[in-house]
Amino acid sequence: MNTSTSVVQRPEGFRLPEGQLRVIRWMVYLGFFALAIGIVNGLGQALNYARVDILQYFPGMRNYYQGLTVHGVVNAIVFIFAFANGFLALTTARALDRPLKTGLLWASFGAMVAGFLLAGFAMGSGQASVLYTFYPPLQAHWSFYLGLALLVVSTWILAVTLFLGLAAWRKEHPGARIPLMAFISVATYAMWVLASLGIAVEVVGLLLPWSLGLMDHSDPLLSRSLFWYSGHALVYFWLLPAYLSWYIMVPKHADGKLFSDSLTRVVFLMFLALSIPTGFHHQYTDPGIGTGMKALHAFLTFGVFFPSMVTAFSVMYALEIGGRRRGGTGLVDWFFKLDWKNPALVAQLLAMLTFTLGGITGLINASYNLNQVVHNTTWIPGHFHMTVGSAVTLSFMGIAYWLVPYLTQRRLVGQGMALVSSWVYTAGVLIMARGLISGGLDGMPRRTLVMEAPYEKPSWELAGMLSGFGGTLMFVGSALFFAVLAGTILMGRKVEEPMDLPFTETVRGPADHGWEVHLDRFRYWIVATIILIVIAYGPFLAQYLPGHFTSPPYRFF
Ligand code: HAS
Repeated sequence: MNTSTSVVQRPEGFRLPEGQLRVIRWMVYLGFFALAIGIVNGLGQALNYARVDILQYFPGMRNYYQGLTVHGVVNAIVFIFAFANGFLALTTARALDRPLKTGLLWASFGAMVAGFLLAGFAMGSGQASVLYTFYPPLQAHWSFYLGLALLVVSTWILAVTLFLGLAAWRKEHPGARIPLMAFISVATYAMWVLASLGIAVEVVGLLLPWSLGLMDHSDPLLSRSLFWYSGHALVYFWLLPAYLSWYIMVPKHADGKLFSDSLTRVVFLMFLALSIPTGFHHQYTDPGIGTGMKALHAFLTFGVFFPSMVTAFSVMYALEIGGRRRGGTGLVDWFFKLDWKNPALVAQLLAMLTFTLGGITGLINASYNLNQVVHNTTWIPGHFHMTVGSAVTLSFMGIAYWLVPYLTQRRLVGQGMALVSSWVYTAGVLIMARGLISGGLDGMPRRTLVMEAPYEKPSWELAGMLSGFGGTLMFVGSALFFAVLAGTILMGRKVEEPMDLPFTETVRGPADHGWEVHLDRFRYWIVATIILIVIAYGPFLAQYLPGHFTSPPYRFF
């Protein structure tokens, strides 16, 4: 019987070579640089709903849709991809107790920078105001599509790096269980590689040749379907690095322990299998997709809700262990005994609390009939600011409070400011979401410049004011976060002792026999995932292909 409860190969004394830490550091910095651009645009978007026009003062900003595109692409794609690449490279290397291939890490970083520059050029010069979903027949400059392709390639290179690292580790440890932290990291990238195939086919096969004039017409429904094949899984690619931290690091910050190694593996395998065949829940109102297929995707969406519910209970249990160890008693007292002075923990606890509301709104979106009420209204950005805008972004900020000190070997500067940042940001998200959600329920449209248009309903005035006010608080919270980050990098006191990652132990470790060992056989789970994808997308594609390429391009910018 394996008695180890560790989530890494060797709990003591490991540090990556400096060369490898350098590239990881640059990945993380690049991510936060993108976020800094994104939040400035975010302020402009939020104030739009309060009918305060600050976008006109942004250099080079031609219109609202340009700002919205920049906001979506740099926050949701560049920030998260760059951060995830750096963070999960580190967790994999640490868990496997071996460096990864440094050349590949630099190649991944290079592709990310090139993609960012190309897409940034197209957006910045006003030639790609097509939003982050870039639906045709709106057409962007070719450099936008090429840039997006390179951003995805960067994640693929990173995935190959992780897979090679795991293969080398397995050769050295035949029959051993994969350390949990590496398992989670690799499962996340395996899911994303399968998921990103849709967007890759769309961008490289359809949109890039179309923008270069090699094809005259586009097929909006086919493109949208390929986009959403990747699109819902994309949200889990954003989420799972945060979940990694909630499972592995948060229990450590809280003085707790993770409940079960095997249950955690099951959760991530469920994300692998169920994240992709759910995309039609974004297309309930699209004609041309059969009701039966939409119903199947709705059903599977409720399936992918399940691992998040398990996560809620697992993480809560780990926190409760910590709270009771710190002297908490009774039903809820332990909760207040958690270390509310640790900025890394507090940011992530607030992220979890907000995500509980984000998750509930997700269920409402997924319910076919209720979706008809909220689709394309401000309810949807209300939902996603309580998921990607908080669960993910706030968690990444919380992770940064230990990760940046780890990467720079400097102490965190401004702990109090870091705490204030998380509270202000959370208050901002909740107020903004309150506005967007109530406005959405009353039919307030999303993605609309409302600056000079009179609001149709009085309730939209209040919703708009709340969105503007909440968005401003989010901006202030983020600005404080960046002040802490800059202070730490530039002025943090150097530490003598090399630091390690904060990772938990599990109450129940991995078994070395029985059904649980099959959890590590990624090949089986990938085959099962592909079968599920074929069932979920095969009938639609069989009936629809080779497509209907009839729409001429439009450029309104
Ligand atoms: Fe979503 C639309 C359904 C999760 C992001 N979603 C979007 C869009 C985005 C997005 C960006 O079915 C807009 C796309 C666009 O531009 O058009 N979503 C869901 C469902 C879930 C869900 C069922 N979404 C996410 C996550 C996102 C995200 C995660 C980003 C990271 N979503 C939809 C649907 C639409 C949609 C439809 C299309 C709507 C339309 O018509 O356009 C679920 O995965 C949610 C599961 C979550 C939970 C919460 C569990 C809570 C946890 C916290 C633990 C709490 C603890 C508390 C431990 C079940 C894990 C303890 C704390 C203490 C301090 C004690």
